[in-house]
Amino acid sequence: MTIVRRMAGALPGAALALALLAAAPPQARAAGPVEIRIDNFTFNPPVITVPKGTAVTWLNADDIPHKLAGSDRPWKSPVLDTDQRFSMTFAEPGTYPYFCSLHPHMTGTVVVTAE
Ligand SMILES: [Cu+2]
Repeated sequence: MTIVRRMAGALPGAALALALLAAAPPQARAAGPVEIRIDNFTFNPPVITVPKGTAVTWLNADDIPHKLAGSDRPWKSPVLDTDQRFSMTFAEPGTYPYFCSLHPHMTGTVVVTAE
């Protein structure tokens, strides 16, 4: 649990942060290249934690197109048709929420850690 280890240094809010973390959606952490599957209008996994420098790939496994866009930072993918992939490397640590600009109710988050 890298997230927990990282948050242990944030003293006063650590307990609250851990409580919030416990209530958060399940996360997946991967050491190598990772793939987020778009299926049935959902991103799976919806929240993923990766070390900086990791290439994250989205695969559109739906029968309709999707198009990714950052919620608070200016990045976007081309329109992804069925079975098409889009990859992006996250060089800086941070939290990167994103959504599908064709179906804005579809949301996901990439959490990039410093190591
Ligand atoms: Cu979509």
